Amino acid sequence: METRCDLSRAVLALVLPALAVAAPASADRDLDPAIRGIAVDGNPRNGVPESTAVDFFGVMFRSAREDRAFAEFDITSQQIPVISATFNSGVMDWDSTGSASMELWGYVGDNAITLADWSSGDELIESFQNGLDQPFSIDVTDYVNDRVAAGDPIVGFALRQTSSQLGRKYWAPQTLSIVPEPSATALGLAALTTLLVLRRLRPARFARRDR
Ligand SMILES: [Ca+2]
Ligand SMILES: [Ca+2]
Repeated sequence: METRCDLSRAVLALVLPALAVAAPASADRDLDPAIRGIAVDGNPRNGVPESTAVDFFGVMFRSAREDRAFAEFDITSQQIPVISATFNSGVMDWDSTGSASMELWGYVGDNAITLADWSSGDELIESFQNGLDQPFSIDVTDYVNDRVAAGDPIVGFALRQTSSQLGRKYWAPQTLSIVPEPSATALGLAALTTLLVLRRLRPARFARRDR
């Protein structure tokens, strides 16, 4: 019995560090946008945008002008499904008070802010009311996993304001926080390591089976 306990302890002592190396705990990744910007419909406001600008992120909904904001993230390093993904936006420094109705749409990005981004949202992720001086975070897990599954390298998020609040806000930081799943490769390596250690510690038993 004592020998078996010693053997178990020896196995754990060898296997646990191997597991720790092969299957590291999930960690958050905060991605900055690969590119972000706005498209402007205002000359005249007729549902057709006339211009774009990069390095801004803000929305506007006035009788004579609407701005929509876009942030596109490079997820080429994210080849496996995520446990969670959250789109975060900082305070947008509005020139009005109160709250506004907004929508966050997901779309397939192309690492460029173009007029085509105006209507490129292919999935409404969330409609929400937000205080104009409040940051917000929105769960985008399902949409990011759809993009990962499709092999799309860039995931885009479009923010639209849908109520007639005077808005004007730029410069707010955006991030995409990702918690990746442990990779199947890492888990497979851990399993293989365990098998090899057991085989090494119990050669006689394996040898009999091999005959
Ligand atoms: Ca227009
Ligand atoms: Ca784009």
